[in-house]
Amino acid sequence: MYTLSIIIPTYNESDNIIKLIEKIKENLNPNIFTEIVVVDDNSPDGTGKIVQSHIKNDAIYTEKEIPFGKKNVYNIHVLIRKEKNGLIPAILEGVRFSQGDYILVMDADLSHPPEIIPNMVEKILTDSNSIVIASRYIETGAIVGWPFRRRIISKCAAIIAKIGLRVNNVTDPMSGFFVVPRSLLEHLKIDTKGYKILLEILVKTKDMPIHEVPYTFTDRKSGKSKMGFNVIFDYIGSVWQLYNYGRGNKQQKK
Ligand SMILES: Nc1nc2c(ncn2[C@@H]2O[C@H](COP(=O)(O)OP(=O)(O)OP(=O)(O)O)[C@@H](O)[C@H]2O)c(=O)[nH]1
Ligand SMILES: [Mg+2]
Repeated sequence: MYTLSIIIPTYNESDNIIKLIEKIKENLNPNIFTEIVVVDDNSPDGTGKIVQSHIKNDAIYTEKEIPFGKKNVYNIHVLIRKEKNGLIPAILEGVRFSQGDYILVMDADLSHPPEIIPNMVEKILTDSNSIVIASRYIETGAIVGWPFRRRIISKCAAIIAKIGLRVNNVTDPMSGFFVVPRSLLEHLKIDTKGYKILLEILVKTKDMPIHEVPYTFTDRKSGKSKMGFNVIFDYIGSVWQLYNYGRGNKQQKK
């Protein structure tokens, strides 16, 4: 049986995280063993501790402390880091800790619906060496609740990625909701400071087949947005870094 690791970075998501975990459990794909890895940056609102006590009380977990991937269909872990130290490093720490054949990354704020995870998993199981992206911008995908300003920032960031970084074959390169094979991440050096790990993966793996699954993004109802000027500056910095990476590769090929 294949195994899937769902990596969920959290910072002050105490109102959302348990609801999300419960929803993921309702939507487990029977064809794959699922492990959830929550990576919390010692949130002042106690998100990490809430997950710790959830794990203690979670019958599925305590009942079946069986070696990973054997008879259980689900498992959950929480890593509590010392302090807030960035989204991409948190995701990478979760990846290093996890054991799944496939890595799914999603936000904790209920913007990403777990209902489509089985669909994403089916796609990657049928094309195991590909990238599956949940997209707001294809077919029936949509965004609900974002003010005009957020839509414009998101669209501009996507256009910069498409034109500047030549990520043309994807409608939603800024998605934070995607699945990749573990081997892909093991062979990549992720080194931008930015917020969007998928963009870096796409720039550095131009030849991978990509599948997109539509979804409706709903703006967070609880907790505070981390989107601010520093996120925008970090984005610009990482685009510049990735642009130079692309140029360096081109010159090497000449
Ligand atoms: N561990 C960790 N998680 C983070 C950090 N920054 C953000 N997150 C989490 O990463 C996910 C995405 O962050 P969001 O704040 O939702 O970012 P966003 O979706 O661009 O913006 P909003 O939905 O408007 O808040 C959420 O689950 C956050 O809790 C961080 O520095 N460390
Ligand atoms: Mg969010």
